[in-house]
Amino acid sequence: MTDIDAVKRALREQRIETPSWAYGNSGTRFKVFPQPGVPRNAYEKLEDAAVVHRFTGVAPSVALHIPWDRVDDYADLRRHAESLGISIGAINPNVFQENEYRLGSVCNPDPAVRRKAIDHILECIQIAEVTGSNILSLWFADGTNYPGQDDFIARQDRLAEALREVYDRMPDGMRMLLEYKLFEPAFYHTDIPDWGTSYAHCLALGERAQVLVDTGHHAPGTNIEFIVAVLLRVGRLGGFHFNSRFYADDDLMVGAADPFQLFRIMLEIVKAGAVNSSVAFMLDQCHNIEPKIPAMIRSVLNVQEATAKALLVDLDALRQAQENGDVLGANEVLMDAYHTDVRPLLASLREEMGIDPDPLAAYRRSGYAEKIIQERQGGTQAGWGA
Ligand code: PSV
Ligand code: MN
Repeated sequence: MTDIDAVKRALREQRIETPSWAYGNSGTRFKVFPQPGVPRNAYEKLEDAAVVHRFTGVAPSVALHIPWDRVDDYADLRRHAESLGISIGAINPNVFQENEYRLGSVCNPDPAVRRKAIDHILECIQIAEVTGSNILSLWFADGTNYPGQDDFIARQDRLAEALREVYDRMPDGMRMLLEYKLFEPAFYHTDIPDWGTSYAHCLALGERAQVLVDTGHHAPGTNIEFIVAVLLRVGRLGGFHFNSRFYADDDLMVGAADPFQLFRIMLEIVKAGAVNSSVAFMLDQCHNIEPKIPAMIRSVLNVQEATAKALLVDLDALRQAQENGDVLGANEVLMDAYHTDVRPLLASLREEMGIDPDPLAAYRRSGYAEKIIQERQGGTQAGWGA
């Protein structure tokens, strides 16, 4: 039997972080389609993120990407966030968009380039301290394109050395989340291709280094929920970058391509009692052709719906069926929950929270989209490389 009040409580307390870069213009290597009303700077990105929180009630923090979100005064940016009722979340150092990084950042054969990358990450620790963030989120575009281009192990050693320096400089209470990616922009090998490599580095570093699972960073068919379960078991699941993929790192709205996968992932979270834990539920996606703010609201709702369904799984019945070797029965318990329409439950929860039961409709009615199109004239729109 499921306790509906407990389900609602867990959903009410769940936190989903949105990424600043999703509010700016984005695209593919073929074309970036600009949209009217897009933020011109980090301050305006926070304003859009605050709107997503206002209508969903569960997205009170925003991840920053530096230097995309560089400002003169980070304490002032923090105050701006707080005045909007939100906070600054994970700080993501960007060590992939400068000319020096052609052969990598912290794995680069040139010590001067490695120094530059490490110094940037150390600067991001300071930014995190000033903005009140306790997550340093690392992804490296490092890798090679051709066999023989560089030495795997030499690169691993450089990586370990860089991570050690960074880890030792993190203040108490800060966590390092280490993201892996199987491919792109390097295609022969990447230096942190999988959760195992990330985990090995985290283990060597210490307890505050944890693995970040970006759902778009796996080979097709990978059982991501197994990875999630294994990392939870050893206390090293730091968080997620949620998005959807049809082919590769598509960065589409989470829950769009495969809502069932998202449910299966959330079920492992529920089983580990980690819905309201230090596991960071962050979105990492870009809205290339759809309007950004409602797409972000949709994404938050998709995570909530998957979580609600996972919370509805009758875990006692599931365990019973598993212990009895009842293959069909166990599967049925899962599918029963998955097929439940949780929208009425979430609508009633939102009413209890004092927000509109239909966040997307409320956003459309609010006039915010028209307002930013009107007000954000001139200047340079934020976007990739900006
Ligand atoms: C890389 O594909 C990635 O997932 C990393 O998290 C980056 O920080 C982000 O995308 C940039 O969009
Ligand atoms: Mn990511």
